[in-house]
Amino acid sequence: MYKEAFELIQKSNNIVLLSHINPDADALGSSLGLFNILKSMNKNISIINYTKELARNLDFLPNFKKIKHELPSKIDLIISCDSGNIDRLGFEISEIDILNIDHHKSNTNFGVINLVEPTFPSTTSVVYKLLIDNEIEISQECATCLYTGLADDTGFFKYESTTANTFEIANKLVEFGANPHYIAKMMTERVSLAQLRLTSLILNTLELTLEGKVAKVIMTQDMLKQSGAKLSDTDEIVTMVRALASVEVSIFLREDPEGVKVSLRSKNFVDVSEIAVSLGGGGHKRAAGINYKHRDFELVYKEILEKLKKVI
Ligand SMILES: [Mn+2]
Repeated sequence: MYKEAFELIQKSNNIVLLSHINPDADALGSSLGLFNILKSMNKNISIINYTKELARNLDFLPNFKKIKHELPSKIDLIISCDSGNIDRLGFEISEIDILNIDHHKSNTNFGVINLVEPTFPSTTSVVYKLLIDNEIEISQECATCLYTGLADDTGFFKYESTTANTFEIANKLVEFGANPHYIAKMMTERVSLAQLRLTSLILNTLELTLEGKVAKVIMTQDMLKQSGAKLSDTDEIVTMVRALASVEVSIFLREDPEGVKVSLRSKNFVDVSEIAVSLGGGGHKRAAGINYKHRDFELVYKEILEKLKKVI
């Protein structure tokens, strides 16, 4: 299938690389990683994301500035990276071939070819396999992008998804030129004052329930305005809250212009992907999310808590 996937890329001329809305390091790392390889082939390649306000800490990824936000008129092939379903891409897409590259357990296999590997620690490691299996040389630019997605999705090699194979891929990517210290520094040590202030406002809303096993924090649009931070500045909060000793599941409810965005994280045994899928979202065992189209925080929290009570 990895050979077939590459043949599909080779025979397409107008290729669009897409990743999910509110893209994280793995979404942009996998699509930019491919962009940095495919741009040297004689093709019309564009890299697009629906979200205009991209996370600031990802701006060091090679060719980050090439990311645009509107689909071109002529497309032969869409390569979807790190998106569990077609709606998460943000655009109305019909009658265009999609190569679906992902590692979400909840992936709906919406492509003509689906390279979906739920046991892989990141989508960038699926892209890595695609390149290696087809004997494509990995450039330093590409290695930087792929390593960044791998490091971020494993919590910098901390999560259960981190295996010997993870380090094997990381090792190869470092040999191809990725710089772990530089990447870690760019990713985690450039927090803005506004971001720190917003974090403090959000942490002030912390509530514990079910004997301290569930932690909830919320963010309103007011907090965002008050701090001057960006929506993407909240990406790490739910993981931060999970770190509380008693907590098994952390919940972050964020008021977005479109509704409430829910992020769920678990520590040891709760499969938050199952909870998210049952409420219309998706994700992984330890990290999942749901997007609600309304802003009733109370109702959203109640729904999630009902589900959690059955498994905690
Ligand atoms: Mn991912």
